[in-house]
Amino acid sequence: MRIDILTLLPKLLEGPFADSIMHRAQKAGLAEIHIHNIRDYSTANNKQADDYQFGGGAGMVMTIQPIADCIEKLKSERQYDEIIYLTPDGETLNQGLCNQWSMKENLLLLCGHYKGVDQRIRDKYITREVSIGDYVLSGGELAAAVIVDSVVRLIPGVLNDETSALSDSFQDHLLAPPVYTRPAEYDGMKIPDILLSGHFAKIEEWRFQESYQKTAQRRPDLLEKFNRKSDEQ
Ligand code: 6GU
Repeated sequence: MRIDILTLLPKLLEGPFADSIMHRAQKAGLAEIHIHNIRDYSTANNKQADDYQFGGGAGMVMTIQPIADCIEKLKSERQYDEIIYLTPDGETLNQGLCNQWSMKENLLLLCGHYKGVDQRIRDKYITREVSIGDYVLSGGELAAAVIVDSVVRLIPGVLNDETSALSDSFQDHLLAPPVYTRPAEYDGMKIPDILLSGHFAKIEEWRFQESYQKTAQRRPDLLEKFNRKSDEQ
């Protein structure tokens, strides 16, 4: 998979993909992440990429020209499955979208900043508008990093243990159960006996019960989805 990210602040995206799973995925050739500085595409002599908004009001708007030129260049080189604009007024990201995108060839992510991009960029190029939750970030860069991480880890071959993504919270609408590692007792705190029983079926049943209770307590909305899915099966 190839992911192109367009941003005014490329430095914000240097860190997140340089380590751990994202780094491994790129080294193994399973994901290619290209970061483009929108300012580099500006034809203005001061490389300007934003301007005051028509109609007045505080905050700058990202101008059309550098973004359009960058997108046109990339589109002339390959076909994009989705051109995603990161914005707090987009649809909320969820695991289903991440699963879908993990099977795509080429994704383009456009990070909004200030008051966002000129509406005409959205009208002409954007196929999907996505937010990562109901709170406001200074820009779309951290949201882009969240999307790339959550999508790339799902690409087959990226995770060591192929089954481990399956037991993530949200994958089946249940939150993940508690986990423990050595030592079995720390400062008087013991792990649940069942985990030392060696009885795998009972351990799985215990994990399911823990997941179910935690979901009922913290996310009744998810539990409804889970119960509906169970009914269908
Ligand atoms: Cl995608 N962008 C910004 N600026 N704020 C956000 C967001 C995106 N998602 C949640 N908050």
